[in-house]
Amino acid sequence: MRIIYSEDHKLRDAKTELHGGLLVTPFEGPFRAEWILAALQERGFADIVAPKSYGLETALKVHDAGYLDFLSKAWRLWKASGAEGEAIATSLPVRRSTLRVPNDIDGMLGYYANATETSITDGTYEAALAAMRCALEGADWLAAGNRFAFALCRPPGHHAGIDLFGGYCFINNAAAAAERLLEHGAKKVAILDVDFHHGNGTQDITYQRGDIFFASLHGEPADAFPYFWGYADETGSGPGEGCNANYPLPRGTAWPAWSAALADALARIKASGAEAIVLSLGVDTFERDPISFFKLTSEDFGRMGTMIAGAGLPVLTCMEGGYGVPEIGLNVANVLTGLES
Ligand code: SP5
Ligand code: ZN
Repeated sequence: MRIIYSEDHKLRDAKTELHGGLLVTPFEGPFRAEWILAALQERGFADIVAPKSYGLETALKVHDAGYLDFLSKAWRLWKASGAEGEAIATSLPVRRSTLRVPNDIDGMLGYYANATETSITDGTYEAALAAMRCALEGADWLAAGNRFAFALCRPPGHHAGIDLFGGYCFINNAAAAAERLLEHGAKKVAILDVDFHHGNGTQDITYQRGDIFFASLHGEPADAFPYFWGYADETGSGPGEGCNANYPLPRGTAWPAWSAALADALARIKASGAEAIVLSLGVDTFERDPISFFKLTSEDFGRMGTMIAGAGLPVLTCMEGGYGVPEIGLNVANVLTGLES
């Protein structure tokens, strides 16, 4: 298994997340990638490379150009406005509002945000670009004929929509990788999202497309972030009708029910004719994750990898969520070991 990792993830080191009415140390921080990398090295994964300096060509096929421009300049504009803390959206368009992009940075932040817990900071855009490059490098590795790669993306990407950031995500790494596989000649690819949270950004990007099948297993939206996406009746539209499969699962879901949903998702992916799987891997389904409510064990993550490999397709795994506890490293290592078993 080739591992793709960039030190540049450290450029995103936010000090504040809006949580419980307080500005707390973010759940998503550099320690996550460091714990995961250390666990992989301990497991014996030794083929670890840095990504090439990919430009924005592929990103511009999954994101709005104005949005990427906003990300590139948000911190500078925020500092120029005289703000003292990190850049947090406070005023968002809602039902019946206009959807004109404001000139003022406060307004722009709200326009492009789908959640306000996530601060933009100095280095956030550069780290997000590095994460995207890891995913693109992984796609190139698969396109060269290899079966497995792991892109240790940080910050994560699956909550980043066409023109939306939030949920600790800015650029959709998995969607960019899927797009890259299509650029290499694949006719159809699947994105399988096993993060605890619904991959609303990925769904946003792929919803009307027939060339990317998207399946997501996640906490029921009525009870879990991102709340406004992820119901089972969201099935795609236009050319993408039938290409979106959501598996909302209740509080306390453990391996038997979770793996039954995975089996169904894998059958749908096979039936879709997908030539490769981009796996959006969040390990926040772990029983001791601090912000989630599923009950997977460390052993279950190995079973997950084995089941996914059983589909017989090449798999590019992109890192998404998983927080708080050192076991995130062990759990990722178990998935990758399971894939190769
Ligand atoms: C990539 C990823 O996993 N992003 C998740 C972002 C979630 N942010 C908001 C979480 C709100 C959680 N509230 C949990 C309350 C637990 N008592
Ligand atoms: Zn998550």
